[in-house]
Amino acid sequence: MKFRIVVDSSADLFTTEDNSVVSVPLKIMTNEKEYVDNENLDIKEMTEDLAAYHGKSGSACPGVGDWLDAFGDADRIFCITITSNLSGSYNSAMVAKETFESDNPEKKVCVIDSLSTGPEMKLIKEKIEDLLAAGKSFEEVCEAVTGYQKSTHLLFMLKSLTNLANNGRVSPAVAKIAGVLGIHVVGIASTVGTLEQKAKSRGEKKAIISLWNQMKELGYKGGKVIIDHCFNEEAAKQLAEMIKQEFAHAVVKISTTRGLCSFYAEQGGMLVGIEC
Ligand code: X90
Repeated sequence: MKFRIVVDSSADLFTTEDNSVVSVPLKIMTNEKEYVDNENLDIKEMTEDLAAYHGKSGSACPGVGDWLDAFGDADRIFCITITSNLSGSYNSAMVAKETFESDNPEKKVCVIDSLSTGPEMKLIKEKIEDLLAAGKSFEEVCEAVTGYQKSTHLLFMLKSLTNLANNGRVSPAVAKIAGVLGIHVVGIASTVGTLEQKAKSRGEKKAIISLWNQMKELGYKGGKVIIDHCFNEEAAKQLAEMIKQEFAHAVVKISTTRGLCSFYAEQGGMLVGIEC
């Protein structure tokens, strides 16, 4: 029985050599160029191109066929998507699941709407791996994930909301802040998988402290943390330091955003997935 975890590329993960994890790319496009969010994408080049580009830019989620290709020859598939409230990724994964299961009645797909993105998707992926390693069945894991999602959260710190605003992914009130120099927006993924602004801070240090306070307000008590940053390792390290000062044994992993999250979180942005 072949198990596979399939994620869309907003999870900031790569396809593994043995295909036990497969990342399905979203696309970022301008009027001039299309960027496929796979392992070949040069994030630095894309970010610099986009910063210098003043035309229209946007993104596109995977189509049904892309998901079906990724399901491939696996028998049991866990499929994790970016929030269904901001992207069509979940819907196309659900259509792919129906097609796949009716073409292969002995196979099963469990589609998980992360109601989030980036590092919170990574937490879910790692949870699935842990449960499978502990010998849980496909059905047990699929059910346990829903429970696990109640204890995880996503926080963000953004220096610019321009791409989110231009693509209608934030409310007009939040969009208004886009482009105000020096203002950092701190927020969380809401329970319905949208951006919920929690604070506005002038300067990065204050923003990181504010994010840390939000973490504690959500009930953080030393659980696993995954930080994905877009060219802002300094901020990630500062937050990790604050966490470690209060919770010396907390596991904190730092990595970088891939294409989709880099496009929307923009340079200097930071996404934080936490276990409460
Ligand atoms: O289908 C598509 O084209 C993808 C659209 C994605 C839009 C939102 C991406 C957000 C990326 C920004 C901060 C964290 C937001 C968390 C909200 C749940 C990261």
